[in-house]
Amino acid sequence: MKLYSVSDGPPSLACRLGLKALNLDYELINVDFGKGEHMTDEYEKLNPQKEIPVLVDDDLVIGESNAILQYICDKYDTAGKFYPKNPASRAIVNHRLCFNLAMYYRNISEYTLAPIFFDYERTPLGLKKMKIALDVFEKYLTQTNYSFAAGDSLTIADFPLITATLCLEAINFSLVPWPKIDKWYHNFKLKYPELWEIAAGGLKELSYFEKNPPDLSHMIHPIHPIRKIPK
Ligand SMILES: N[C@@H](CCC(=O)N[C@@H](CS)C(=O)NCC(=O)O)C(=O)O
Repeated sequence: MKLYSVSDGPPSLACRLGLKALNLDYELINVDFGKGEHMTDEYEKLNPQKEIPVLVDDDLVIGESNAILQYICDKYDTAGKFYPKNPASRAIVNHRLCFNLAMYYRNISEYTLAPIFFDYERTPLGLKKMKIALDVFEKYLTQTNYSFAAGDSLTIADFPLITATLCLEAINFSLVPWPKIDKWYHNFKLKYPELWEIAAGGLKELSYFEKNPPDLSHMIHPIHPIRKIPK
């Protein structure tokens, strides 16, 4: 198995957490975002979305971190430890994965990461959307009283939610107003140091870039405005 991954990318890090939790052997292929390695014709064959990560397992070539996490569990987590087989428990995991993709990571990354790498500002509207997403996750954790994102044990739902949340730590955004999220995040770090170590590598890079925004002025991006003058 091969994982094409970017070292500070939350979706890539989430897949690496899943592969590590399942103790799977794989080849980690680093894709250099700054050099635009994901925008080449060769990479487009792996992922027409030109996004990182991509997993290759025999004939399967698949992008989208949630699909990767679901696949590795369906194939290798036959007991359903990290992706329960019971339909109701599995539905909660699927829900949290969708919530992260559609709302939580989406709004967090737009506020935290986009202005680090591209020519975007942190706006009051962006902050408002991000706080709403945090309020919603706080509510899920409060209503269920689960110690993890989708139950009382670690599942694949925790991985992308953790790697989204670390973007907040990278910009020193306090989680104190969201005590359940704060507790869940710190509990993960304490209980799973060998997993956290992987996430912490990405956090370290993002924290560095927050203070020293990378110069991507050489890049031609199909969507994002490039900062011509370094911050
Ligand atoms: N929904 C995708 C998102 C992946 C994603 O956004 N990856 C970023 C790197 S962290 C990327 O490849 N962005 C391409 C670009 O901005 O050019 C997933 O979960 O895998």
